[in-house]
Amino acid sequence: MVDRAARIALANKTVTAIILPNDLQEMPYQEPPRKHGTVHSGVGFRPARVVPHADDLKDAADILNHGRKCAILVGAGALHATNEVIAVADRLGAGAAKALLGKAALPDDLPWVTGSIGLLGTKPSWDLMASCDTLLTIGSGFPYSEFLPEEGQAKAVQIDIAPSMLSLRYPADVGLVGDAAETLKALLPLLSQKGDEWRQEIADNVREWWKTLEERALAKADPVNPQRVAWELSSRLPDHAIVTSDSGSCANWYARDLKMKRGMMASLSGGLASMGAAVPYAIAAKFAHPGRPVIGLVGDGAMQMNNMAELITVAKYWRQWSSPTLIICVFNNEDLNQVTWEQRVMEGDPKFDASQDIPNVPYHRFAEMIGLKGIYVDRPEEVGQAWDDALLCDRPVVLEVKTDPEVPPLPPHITFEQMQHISRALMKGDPHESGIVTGTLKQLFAGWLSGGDET
Ligand SMILES: Cc1cc2nc3c(=O)[nH]c(=O)nc-3n(C[C@H](O)[C@H](O)[C@H](O)COP(=O)(O)OP(=O)(O)OC[C@H]3O[C@@H](n4cnc5c(N)ncnc54)[C@H](O)[C@@H]3O)c2cc1C
Ligand SMILES: Cc1ncc(C[n+]2csc(CCOP(=O)(O)OP(=O)(O)O)c2C)c(N)n1
Ligand SMILES: [Mg+2]
Repeated sequence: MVDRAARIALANKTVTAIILPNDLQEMPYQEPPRKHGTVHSGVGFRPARVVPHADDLKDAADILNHGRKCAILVGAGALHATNEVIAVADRLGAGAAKALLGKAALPDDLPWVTGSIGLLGTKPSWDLMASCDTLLTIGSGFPYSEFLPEEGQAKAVQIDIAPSMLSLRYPADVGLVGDAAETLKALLPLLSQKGDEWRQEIADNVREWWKTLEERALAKADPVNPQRVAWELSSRLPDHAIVTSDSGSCANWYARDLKMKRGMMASLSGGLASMGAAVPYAIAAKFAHPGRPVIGLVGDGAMQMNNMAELITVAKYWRQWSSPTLIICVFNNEDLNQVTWEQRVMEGDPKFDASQDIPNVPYHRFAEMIGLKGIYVDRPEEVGQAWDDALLCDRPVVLEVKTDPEVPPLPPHITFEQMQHISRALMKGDPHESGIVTGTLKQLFAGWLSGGDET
């Protein structure tokens, strides 16, 4: 049973549960007899090399060679295939967007990488998908189809190790069952070199977008703009850092503002989007890679839910890790902010304090109480220095930042309906209206109000 569980876990990259009856654990071991129905085990696991058939690769190459504006969507299935994705993208003159669990699949310093996609995504990713004529999806189950090209707009090739994932989110003209790295290697010689006109357009968009993000991050807020917390971290991220995020509004800043470098790792609770993952994930990262710096981004609601208790686990084990660098950054906004904004934007409901407000807890002092370092910041100009101090600290750190809940964690483009909902929420008398109206909402809507992005 143990052998099968380990084999299934390795082969399917999945959690496997083994349930052992109590009395079985106390029985003496016996070799299984040589008879019908007995369970045996053996040593070793050699994964298969999974590559599509030559004819299918050729059909895929025909589509990719025929397109003029190729968009790539990479996901977690391509995390081990960075070099292969870059080689194919260069050959096709393509731009590439990243599904959130594939954030570390491509570094963000490549000019044709448009960053995240979706509600937490970037405008260049939106533009890439809206104007491409060919879509190559590599190892992604990205669920928000409305951010992909319209059906019929793009010819599509999809590579996935799981046949069940093919054509799930967008109809693929050719679906290839295969490992991302192996399949791209086999595909590359069949692809013809494209010019870089389309790529220039993408790169211009990307360059503009990073400027926009900087402006948004440095915009005034009361007291600290949460986007600035991620922005200041981004330029300071050590090589090989591992970043985790919780499921609150910090997931937006994690998705958009953090620039991945080659060799970094990053994750959050993807499919379930459950709160409470950031500190447990960070601890897991430290056990798997004790020498690497690990940084977790967490909302105060998620801290109160379970992540504070998980700090006790950190206090118990951190001395065993060869590098002590583990930073848990808490966005203290006294609000379940992501949902407050979802209710404003999706439902047109003003903030309902009774369900959304949460107590102000001194997270940094809790850290000190259990032997970790606590740093508290409530002035924007101190955020950068606080990251520097935390990164140099000789023990795990809780970096608590007092952030403004009125900075909207909203999509890079806004629909007419969403705009109407927000107006309705404000008209119904949002208790925090003045903060919102004078805040960065104006900045976010600037493009829309001037006739920009309506989708
Ligand atoms: C608050 C919150 C908001 C979110 N908003 C967004 C958002 O705006 N945008 C976004 O992108 N995500 C968002 N997510 C996450 C989202 O729900 C999905 O989990 C995520 O998009 C999936 O990313 P993925 O496609 O990389 O990973 P997965 O869905 O896990 O897909 C990986 C794919 O790779 C395949 N694969 C595995 N190994 C290989 C291999 N060796 N070769 C080839 N294929 C392989 C798998 O079969 C699978 O199909 C959000 C999550 C949270 C918590
Ligand atoms: C277990 C769980 N409960 C509820 C939700 C819905 N939810 C998503 S984000 C969020 C608010 C998170 O608040 P906080 O951690 O303070 O982060 P903020 O959005 O304020 O930055 C809630 C309630 C969820 N994703 N998971
Ligand atoms: Mg909060």
